This record gives sequence, structure tokens and C-alpha cells, in this order.
Amino acid sequence: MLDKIVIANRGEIALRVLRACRELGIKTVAVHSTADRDLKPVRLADESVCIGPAPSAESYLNGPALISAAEVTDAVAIHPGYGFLAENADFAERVEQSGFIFIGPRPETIRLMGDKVSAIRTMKQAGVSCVPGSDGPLGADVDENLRIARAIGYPIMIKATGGGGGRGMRVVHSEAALPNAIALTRGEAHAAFGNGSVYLEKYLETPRHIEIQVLADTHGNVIHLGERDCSTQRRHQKIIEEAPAPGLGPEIRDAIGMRCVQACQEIGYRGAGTFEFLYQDAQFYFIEMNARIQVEHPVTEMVTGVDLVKEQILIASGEPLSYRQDQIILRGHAIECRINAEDHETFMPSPGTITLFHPPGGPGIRLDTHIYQGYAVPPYYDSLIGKLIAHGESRTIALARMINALTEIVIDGIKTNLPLHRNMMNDEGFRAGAMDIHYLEKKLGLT
Ligand code: MV4
Repeated sequence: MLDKIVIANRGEIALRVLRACRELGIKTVAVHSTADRDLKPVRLADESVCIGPAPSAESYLNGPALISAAEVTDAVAIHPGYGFLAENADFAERVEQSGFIFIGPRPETIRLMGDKVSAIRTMKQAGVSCVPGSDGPLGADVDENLRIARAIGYPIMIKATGGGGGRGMRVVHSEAALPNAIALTRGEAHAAFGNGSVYLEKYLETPRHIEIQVLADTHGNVIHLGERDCSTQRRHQKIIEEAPAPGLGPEIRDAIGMRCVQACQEIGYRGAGTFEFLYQDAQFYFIEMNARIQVEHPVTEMVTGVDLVKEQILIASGEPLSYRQDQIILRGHAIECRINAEDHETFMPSPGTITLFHPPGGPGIRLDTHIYQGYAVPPYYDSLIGKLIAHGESRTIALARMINALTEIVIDGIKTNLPLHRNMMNDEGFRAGAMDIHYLEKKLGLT
């Protein structure tokens, strides 16, 4: 077992990793910026290291400072959490070259998945169904690109090879608009990712966003832990996630899950991972793979009983997975509401001091948060301050428990999006489970 881990992150995920380490008897090193001295995980960790000033670029994104923190504390491994350097292949490589264990996939795998064209090519080869599209990046020949798009059929979507998570995309409805749209997306991609490579896909108009969770150890064992439905989003920020996806049956789940397992075996995947799909007309279309633990992992933990972060750490220490596929049994339903420090109508960030905090409780309620009464939410980072998760034997019970918890919880002193969640839990369409990726934006009158 690993002796000591540097938690290379902040906020609720740093606390989540710290809790997993404690359970496993592993010593913890919290790192923090000068703005995060009062962070709960910093107070709870065995040791802490200040890694730089408030801006992320100089602290949580400062690879050498993080590796130095491991060196000076005699840690053996680094857990990156999500965001920041979690999917930076160069960082993962430097961690390993410096003699530490990177708790995540192999650097080559991270690099492969970071390039969307190579990720799609890999998955297609491994038998995972993808969106009909160009076979690889587009060339400079306009007529050839028009032919490719015509064969796919409009509307089509242009995507940046180096993009992902909603950055560097454009929908095109007609042939007349294609050449200019390709040029524009190339320019944007070049500016944003230093890589002007783009590819085409059939544009799916009303898909749901469903993702499959996998775990792979270093002994060739791979399992899937079912799916999460993350369709309730605004501007590519997920707001509510749930497991299982409403209406998805066991046959479809097992079929897509086993495809993902097989793909992981073929590429020698290691660690926790998520296959992102668009789901429309009962068909799954692979779009991206996330080579990290995700924000919404708790809904999977609630329905499977598996501690995904503990499994990540066990995998990194060379242990076999704690479960076989036939031991993964979904029980009930879980819903997660992301609590953001922001105005619930304008979505403007709302940093400041929490003057009053009452956490909710009761059966099936879990609150993953680093906040406490008197804590000052700094203005420098993501506005996520916690995740409220409700589990129950059925979706109806999970919804009822979530409404109870949203009624009990009090966070005063800053604005939060709790009113939006209270509204959504009573929304007729949401309660019916009839959401696609545009549902929330339509309800908010954005589109
Ligand atoms: C798409 C799509 C429709 N058709 N690809 C956005 C984020 C990135 N992960 C992929 N995205 C999309 N790709 C095709 N061929 C629609 C989206 C999309 C989306 C996907 C998942 C969750 C939210 C979304 C919001 C807008 C667009």
C-alpha cells in the first residue's frame, strides 16, 4: 500500500481524496495556494505545503511545485483529482520520471484521449460505436471536405481535434456555410489549443449525455459500473447528474458497458475512466473519454456501493480490483445537485464568506463539500462549493429525499444556485426523466 500521497487539488475533491486515504491508512499531504490557507482539507491533512500564489496558473497548475511538494514531504504518489493537471499527459509523465506514482492512467493513454481524433479512432477500432463522421482530421481541400460532409448529411458539427468539453465546436446547417465555418473553427482551434486540426461529425439534435464509468487495474481486470445521465447542463457545465439513466434497461446497459470494458482491455487502460456518449433514438455514440475521476462520481458510488477513489488508489498501488463484474449490482437511484457559489438567475460567481451553514441529513443523503461556517469562498477558482447527493430505492424516493435536503440546507452570506435546484426537482419534465442536453437551457429561455 502507498505510504503517503500528495493531493494535488483543492476544494471538495481534495477532501474526498483525503477521506479515501484516511480509510486506507495512507498519510496525506495537502497542497494549497496562498488564497487557500483556510481550506478544510489543508486543516485535516497530516501535512500541508504552500505551492504558490492565488492564480491557478502559479499554484494548482504549477507542475514543478507539486512535484517538489512530493519530494520535500517524502510522498510516494500524487492524486490529481479532476480539472487542473488531472489530464495533462506531460505532467503525468514528469511525475513518473521524478520517481512518483501518478494516480491515474498511463501518460500515453492520457495523451491518446486528449486528442479527440485519436480517441475516436481508437474506440472505433475497439468496437465502440461512434458518431458518423470524417475519418480523421480534415485536409485543406475544400471540395473534398464538401464531399465528406455531403456523405454524412447536414446538419454536421465541426470539432477541434484538440478541443473537448464543449470548446472548439460549430454546427453547420448547409453546404453553403461549410467552407467558411471550417476556416473559422480552425482559426479558433489554433488560437485556443495551438492546433488548427478539425474533424466533422453528424450533428445530433436532441441527444442525452450518458457516460459509462470503468475501473481497470494493472493485472488486466476491467469492470464497468453502469452509466450516469448528465444531460441537465448549461453552457457545458453539468448541473444535475443521476444514475442509472432514466429508462435505460439492463440489457442496453450491459451491452454498452461490456463494449467499454473490452475497449479498455484492448488499449491497456489503467485506473478510473469515463466513456462519454451521446444517446439518441436508443443508440450510443462515443464522443470522448475522460481519463480521470469525475465530479459526478458519487452517484455511481451510491448505486453500486463501490468507493471509486479508494479503487483508484488501490489500482495505483498495484492491487487488483476489489470487485468482479458479477459483483457490481445497481441498487436504487441516485441524483446529484452541484452547488455553485453563483447567482441562481445570472449565474455570475458569488464569492464571499459563509455566515451560516446548516447541512442537510437523513436517510440516503450525502453532502460532499469543503465549506464550513465562516469559510470564505475565494474568487479565484471554480464556483463549485459542494455536491448534494440523494439516494433511494427508486427515482421517486431519491427525488423526495433531494427535495427534503434542499429544504433543510442553509448556506447564507453568499449566493448559491440552490433555488435553481429546488425549482428543477419540481419541474414536470425533469421529474418525468425526459431531459436531453438542451432541456435546461430551453427552460431558462437561453435558446
Ligand atoms: C456533439 C453534439 C451533437 N452532435 N456532437 C459538447 C461537449 C463535447 N463533449 C461534445 N459536445 C457535443 N457534441 C455531435 N456529433 C452536441 C454536443 C453538446 C453537448 C454534449 C454533451 C453535453 C452537453 C452538450 C451541450 C451542447 C452540445
